[in-house]
This record gives sequence, structure tokens and C-alpha cells, in this order.
Amino acid sequence: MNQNEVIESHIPDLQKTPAAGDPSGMDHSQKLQLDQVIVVNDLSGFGRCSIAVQLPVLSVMKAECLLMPTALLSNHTAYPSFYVRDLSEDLDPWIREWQKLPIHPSAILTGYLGNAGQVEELFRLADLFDKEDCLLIVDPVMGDDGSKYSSITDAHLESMKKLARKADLITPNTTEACLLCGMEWQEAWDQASLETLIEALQNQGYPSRMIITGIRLGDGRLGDAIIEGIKTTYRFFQQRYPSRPGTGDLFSAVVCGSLLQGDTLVRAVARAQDFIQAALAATERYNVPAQEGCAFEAVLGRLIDACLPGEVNKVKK
Ligand code: PXL
Repeated sequence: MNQNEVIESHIPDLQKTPAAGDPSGMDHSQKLQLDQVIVVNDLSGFGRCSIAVQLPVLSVMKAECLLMPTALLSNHTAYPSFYVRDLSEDLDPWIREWQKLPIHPSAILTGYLGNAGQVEELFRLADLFDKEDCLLIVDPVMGDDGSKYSSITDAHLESMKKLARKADLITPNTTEACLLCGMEWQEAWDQASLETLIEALQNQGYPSRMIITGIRLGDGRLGDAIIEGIKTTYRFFQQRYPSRPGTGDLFSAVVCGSLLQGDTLVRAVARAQDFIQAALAATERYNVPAQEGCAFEAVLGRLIDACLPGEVNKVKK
């Protein structure tokens, strides 16, 4: 056997028409459809966050990413120094060009928005592209650990409240959930205080599907509340690893990819939690400084499953 034969035998013949009774059971007569996801977030060149981590995650989950960067940064803002170029002026011409293109997204996923004007642009984007069966997922990035980011003005908060009310799903952390409904933030939560928070959000017109992330119980457990109308499911685990920049972006991307593959909201959160815990565990084994985020590359392959695009049940609003 010469070497060429060995190599050839490993290359699948993609052109070959499958024989009747294909053992995979797939119907090859129909064209499959990849889901398009519009990802609106900043692009930080170093530090593993925002678009830089969401694009690979959604790609391995078989979604086509359409990118709308809200700002370019040399590295994320947890570093003492960084270069930033705000792209607020570019969003309008970007959207205008997109109107000429075959864009029919199954989801719009929003993350960091630089100012109130950018949030308003998102309304235009949603009006144009958020058609029936398109999921609008808003991660209302505004703060952490009980504090608003310094860039978040009152006008930004008010616009973000409006955008969150328009969403099909929001994924605030506890700080952002409190900002959205005006409740005081607390470090540790219990069932009663969580119920008060959820009720306040529900009474203020936020969507029936919400995931409140990064909830600390005060006994070392960390987790998420998955709210679907009157039903809330809690998923907590013992926190083994400190949080790192970009985990929120990884979380919303995995949830988005899972929902497009037909998973329930609870299953989508379970996949996101498991992926991030595996990524944090792998990160410990590599020499990755805390600011450089989560070495998700080491476990990215876990998100590839047997499900091919177009073969899954699409989530309905
Ligand atoms: O989600 C993390 C993140 C995203 N984008 C920017 C950031 C950070 C965290 O610091 O600074 C610009």
C-alpha cells in the first residue's frame, strides 16, 4: 500500500450521492439550513471576551455568525491601559448595508453596548431583522458585584430597560437584574429574596423567559435562576474556580446556540454551566493569568454534538 492510498481512504467523498437506505438515516434530497445569529458586542483583541469568544462557540454549534462590533479595543477594560475606538457612528451605515444582504437571522444576541445611542440603534436593528421566529436575546451588560460600570449613564440604563422589555430572553447577572427593576443588590441571596427579585422583574414588563446569572447563596454555592413564566428552576453548584472575564459572554453564546438546536431553556443553561465549569477547570491546568480569561479553547470540542443544522426542532417564541 503506498502512502497516497492511505491518505485517500480517509477523505470522505463529499460529492457522492448517498445510496438509497443511507445508514445515517438522513434525507439528502433536502438542503439543510444553517441558522444565522446576529452578534452585537465589542471586539477586544486580547483577553478572551465578547465577540472573540462568542464567534467560535456559535460556529462550533453550527450557527453562522453575523458580526456587528460596537467598539474595537486593543484589550478589555480590566487592564489598566487599553486603546478603544467607539463604533457608534458606524452602526447606522452597517445596518443600511445589511438591508441589501440575504440576512434572515434566527437569533439576535446583544452584549456590551457603549452608550444610550447604541441601545437605540439596536431597536432599529431589531425592527428590521427580528421577524417571526427570531429570538432576541439581550444580555443587559451594565455592571458586576453590585456596581454599575462607570460608562453606564442614567439614559443608558433607561434605554437598556426598554430593550430588555422588547427581548424574548434576558440574561442579567444579579447586579443587572437589580438595576433593571430598582431593587437593592445583595451579595448573598436566598429563596425569599430571589422570589422578590423575580416578581419585581415580572411586574415591570420584562419577558417571561429570563436567566438571572451569577447568583451567590453565601455558602459557597453559585448558580442561575431560569424563569419561564410562573416556573423557576434553580441550578446551583459549588464554586471551585474564581470568575474570569468573558464567562458571561461564553454563557449567553452557549445558551443561544443550544436554543437554536432545539434545547429547552433549562437544558441550555445546563450546557452553558457545564461548558464554563469545564473551561475553568482546564484553565487551571494551563498557566493563564486571571485577566486573560477562560481557556475555553481546551474544551471547545465538547460543544460539537451529533445534531446537524436543520435537523433540530426550532424553538418557538
Ligand atoms: O464581558 C467581558 C468584557 C467584555 N468587553 C469588554 C470588557 C469586558 C470585561 O472586562 O472590558 C470591553
